[in-house]
Amino acid sequence: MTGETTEVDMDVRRHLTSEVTRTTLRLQQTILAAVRAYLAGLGCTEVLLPIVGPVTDPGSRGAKQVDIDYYGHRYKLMTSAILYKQATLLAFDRIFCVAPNVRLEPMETAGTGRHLTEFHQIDVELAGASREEAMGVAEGVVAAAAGAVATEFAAARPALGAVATGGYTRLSYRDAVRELVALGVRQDDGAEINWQAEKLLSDRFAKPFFLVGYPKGSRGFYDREDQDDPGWLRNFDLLAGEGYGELASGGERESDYARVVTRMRETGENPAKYAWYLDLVRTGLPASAGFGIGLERLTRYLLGLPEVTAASAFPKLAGVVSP
Ligand code: ASN
Repeated sequence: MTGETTEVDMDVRRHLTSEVTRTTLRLQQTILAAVRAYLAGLGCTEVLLPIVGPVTDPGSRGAKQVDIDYYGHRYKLMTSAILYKQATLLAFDRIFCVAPNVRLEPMETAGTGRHLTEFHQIDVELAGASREEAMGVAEGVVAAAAGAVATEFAAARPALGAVATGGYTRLSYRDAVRELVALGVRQDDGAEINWQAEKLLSDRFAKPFFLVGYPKGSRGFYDREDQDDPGWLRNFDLLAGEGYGELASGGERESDYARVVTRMRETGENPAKYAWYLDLVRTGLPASAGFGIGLERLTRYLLGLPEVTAASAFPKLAGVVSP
């Protein structure tokens, strides 16, 4: 190797040659293989989904989207695969993908150890499934990944044994809010739980746990409103234990055309922009439930790493210019 090194070059070199990065990326392969085997065993077909499109998931919690010029049309980089996941159920009843997502997170997330602006999601969608079935599969994904890491990695941390056995607690959003208020957090009932509060909750659990039933205003138009409990969604988050915070979001999907349009309007989205998706909803998409798990976050959690950056070969943090 010849030539002069720049500061960026040195950072890339140091990162890619470090033992932590190399061990982490090798075990990420183990995690992916275990997750693929588990999902294939449930009859899920792996699909490769678009990375650009006229619209993308608007429900990504304060993160900005990236626009690109697509032959004179304003297109987006995917913030999640949600719209394409639902559409792909026209081909197969159970699908998953491992897809890159780009979210311009707020600058203050650069130091959290858990936010990347470019990351991958293991995204699953199951036709005809309920929230509870989707939660069972999400638990199975994390348990399978934990079991594989525990087997493969001699230095695996003891906590993985319990993660691999499943049986994750379910806590309602409303109980979580009560618990946060009791801890002295200013948490409004009806608002999103921010990452700082998620961390506090997550600190109180030794294993992953579910938060169930978020308020309508907090999530995208695609999570189905509970008809028996208006204002509340049939959705969930899966949080890691030990303070590692959120790993996954998911839920049942709204498949009624009029309700989807209403929810879009309520959340400030212009239905005209979603023409391709709304045409499919109008002419019929299967009812479904699904979820997406952040691969780098899952890797970080299972290996007990302080920084999510170790779980990416080329990590990007909010506001940091990097290759
Ligand atoms: N992938 C998530 C889901 O399936 C959505 C998201 O990433 N916001 O619900």
